[in-house]
Amino acid sequence: GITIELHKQLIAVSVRNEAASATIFLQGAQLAEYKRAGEHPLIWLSDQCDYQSGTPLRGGIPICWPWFGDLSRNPKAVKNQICGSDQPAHGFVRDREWELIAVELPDTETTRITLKLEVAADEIWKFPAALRVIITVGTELSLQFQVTNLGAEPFSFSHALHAYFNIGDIEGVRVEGLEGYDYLDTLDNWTLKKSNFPLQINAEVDRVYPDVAKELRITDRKLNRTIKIEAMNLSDLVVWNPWIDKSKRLSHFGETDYTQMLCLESARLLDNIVCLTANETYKCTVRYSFN
Ligand code: TA6
Repeated sequence: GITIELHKQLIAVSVRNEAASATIFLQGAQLAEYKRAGEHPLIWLSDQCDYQSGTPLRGGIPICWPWFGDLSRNPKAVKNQICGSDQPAHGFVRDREWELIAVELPDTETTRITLKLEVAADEIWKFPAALRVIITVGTELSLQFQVTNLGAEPFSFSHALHAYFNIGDIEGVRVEGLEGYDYLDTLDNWTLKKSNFPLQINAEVDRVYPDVAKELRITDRKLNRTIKIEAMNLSDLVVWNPWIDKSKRLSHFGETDYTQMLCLESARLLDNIVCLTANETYKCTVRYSFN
C-alpha cells in the first residue's frame, strides 16, 4: 500500500508491499529507507535528520544534479553554466520539492513511484529542464533518473545517485569490482592512483573512479550479505566513508555512524559529463540487490 506521511516539515510517500517497504521524500525525490521483509535495511539514514525544508536528509539516495560535489572541481562546461559564486556541493535539486506523478502496483511485490521536477531558468541555472525519478520498490530496489532539455540551448551536467548503504560494521566490509581501476584520491589533491585489491576501509575514503565496471559488490561480513550494484549508463563511481575526523565536521551525523554506512555513488563526472541538446533526454538506471 501507499501512505503519505508528514515528517516535521517534509512530506514522504511510504510504500509497503509483500517484498519490501520504502520511504521516499518529495524533497529531492529522495529515497530515505528501503527494507526487504525480515532483513536489515539496505539503505542507511541518519537518526539526526531534522526534516526541515531546504535541508537535505543525511543518508538515503540523494540526487545530486546539475553538478556533483564541489562545483569548483567540475569541468569548465559545467562551471561556466552556473551563475553566482559559492554554491553548495551537489547541485540544487535535492533541496527542492518534487511532484509525485504516478504510483503503479504491477504486482503484490512491486511498487513503482514516479516523481518529477520542472527546473525553470533562474538566477543560478539558465536552462529549462524536466527531471524524473522512477523508483521501483520490490525484492530489488531500482532508481531511474531522467533529464530532458526543455530549452533551445544545449547544456552539460555532472550528477550522482549518492547512495548511503547500511552495513553491519565498516571493519568487516569489502568493495569488489574496483580493483585494478584508476581512481582520483580527493583527499590527496585528486592524485591519480590504482589499487589491485578489493577495497577495505580503515580510514577516511573519498575516491572518484572514472569508467568502472557495470557491476560492483559490497560484501558485509557482520550482516553476512553481499550487496550488488548494477548501473546502466552511469560510467563513474564515488566511494566515500568519512571515518572519525570528518564525521565530526558533518551535519546530522553521529560520531560512530561511519561504522554503519558506506557511500557508493553511481555518477557521470569529469570526462563523462552529460551534454544534452534541445529536446534530448538522458536516462540512467541503477539497480540494488542483495542475497
Ligand atoms: O560523497 C562524496 C562527498 O562529496 C563527500 O566529500 C562529502 O562531502 C559527501 O559527499 C557528503 O556531502 P553533503 O553535502 O551531503 O554533506
